[in-house]
Amino acid sequence: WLASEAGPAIEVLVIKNSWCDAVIACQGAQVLHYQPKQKLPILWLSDTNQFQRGKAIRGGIPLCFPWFGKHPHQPDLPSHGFARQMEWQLQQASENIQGHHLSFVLKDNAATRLLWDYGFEATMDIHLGNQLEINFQVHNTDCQPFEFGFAWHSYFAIQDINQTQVHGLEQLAFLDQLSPDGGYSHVETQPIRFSSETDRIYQQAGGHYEISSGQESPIYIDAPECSSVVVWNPWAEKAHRLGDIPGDSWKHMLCVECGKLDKANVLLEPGQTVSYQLVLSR
Ligand code: TA6
Repeated sequence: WLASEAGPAIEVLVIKNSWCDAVIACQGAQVLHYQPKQKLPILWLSDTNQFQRGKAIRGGIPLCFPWFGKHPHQPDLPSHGFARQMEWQLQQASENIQGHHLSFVLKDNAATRLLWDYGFEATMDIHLGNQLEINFQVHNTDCQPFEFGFAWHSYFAIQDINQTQVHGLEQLAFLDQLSPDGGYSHVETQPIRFSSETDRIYQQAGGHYEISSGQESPIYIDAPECSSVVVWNPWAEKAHRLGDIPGDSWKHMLCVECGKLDKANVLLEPGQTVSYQLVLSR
């Protein structure tokens, strides 16, 4: 249990096996920490999180669902949807020679219906072995179709943002969220480097990316079904404005967020199911 002075604590699972160490919060089925044996941690987690139930935890892999960013029609609704603030039920936990498997589920309930009035069942299957593999599945249990967007808002642990590059998004048009009027008009021919606040959305992304930072071993990201990618670093000013990014910790984190969002939103017919995979390794 992660204690919180501000109210009921958040329940977490601490996993140690021959492949890795990991911490997963039942809230949001959110991986907070993942470190392969004899390697550096892959994820960054703020050390000023209050772990207050119902409050988004900054770091690890928050799930943005069933929308990304501000709600398209109701801006007063929570940014990035509600899945990361909700308590997911641990349905299955097992271990074998390849590591631990955890399966969480979130079904529509009175609280979700107030925010998004559809019947759904979301599952998050997490495999903790020599790599981190997450399978996210959405099933439409309603009698009407619905559209959703999602992204794994992954916070990666890096040595230094000033010595970091992201490979795999070259030649793709992107939307600069800092000047959105430009639309998808920018194209990067080189690996992405960082020298100021960066907040970009790519579509038709290829699904395979690499983060290199200083002398550290690279981080590999595979998400073949996710056609959208967001690349975000707040830099100093926004980091201090946002909270939970203390001191110069913004230099040691980078978000590369794989999902389906904006133009690539998903339309799910009644009874239909769709699933996405994210694999992280170092
Ligand atoms: O993914 C980038 C972004 O949309 C940024 O614009 C910033 O708002 C960030 O997400 C953090 O969002 P959060 O709600 O987790 O503070």
